[in-house]
Amino acid sequence: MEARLYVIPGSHPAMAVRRMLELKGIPYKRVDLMPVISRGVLRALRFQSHTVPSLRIGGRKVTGSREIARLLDRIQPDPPIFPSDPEQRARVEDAERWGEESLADPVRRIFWNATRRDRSGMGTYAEGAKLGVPIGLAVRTAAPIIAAEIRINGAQDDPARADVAALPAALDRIDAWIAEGVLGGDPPNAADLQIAAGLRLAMSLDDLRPLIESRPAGELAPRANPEFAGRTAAVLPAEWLEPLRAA
Ligand SMILES: N[C@@H](CCC(=O)N[C@@H](CS)C(=O)NCC(=O)O)C(=O)O
Repeated sequence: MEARLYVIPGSHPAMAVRRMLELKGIPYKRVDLMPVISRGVLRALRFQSHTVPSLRIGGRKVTGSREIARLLDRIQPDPPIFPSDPEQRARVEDAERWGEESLADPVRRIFWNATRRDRSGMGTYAEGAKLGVPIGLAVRTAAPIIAAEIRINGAQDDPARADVAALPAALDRIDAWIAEGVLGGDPPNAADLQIAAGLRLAMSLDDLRPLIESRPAGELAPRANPEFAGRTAAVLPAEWLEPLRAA
């Protein structure tokens, strides 16, 4: 069965799906796309939605990390990424949904806000990617792409600052799920993969890594998603980080 995964370097939900495919032993070809331009490419390829991750597999076209997780579990049930027990499955699905809405989205906003302040680290996320243009050139000409991502994601200062302030509570929640056994099993489940990818992107920011790495969440993230390239220097205003220090 031929599989082709469309990604943007550094995209955390795309990294979650890469890990799902690896864990399930499904061979695939990765297609690296530039942010924003990705939308036109996926539209031209007739995907119904135009974000990454998007996957073409066995003649089907699916977009979205959670949708892809369910499809992959049907196509290749072993190892499962959702528990078979309905109650446990419901808990994993709740955590997975939270990971998308309350972790991945805020971390994406913080990332683009930080990248607008200093884009020198952008190329580090594209390690091993084939974008069709030299990485240095892509970074030097990225200002319009960054501006578009700020707009698309609502990553202006006020929401990004609120996202930073909400992080300690989000980390408490993840640590509690680990303590309860909803997260942290081996092999990882769909919620581990969704949440670990969001944490890995957060941990690629020098401003946020110290808050996360010493906690159970910080231990889970590299275990569930070991290969996540990229680093952004500390650039967020000191007053944004005060709630983190207080926590
Ligand atoms: N909630 C979606 C996230 C989709 C999403 O926003 N992907 C971003 C990359 S992380 C994207 O495609 N951005 C391209 C763009 O906005 O132009 C999922 O989990 O798949």
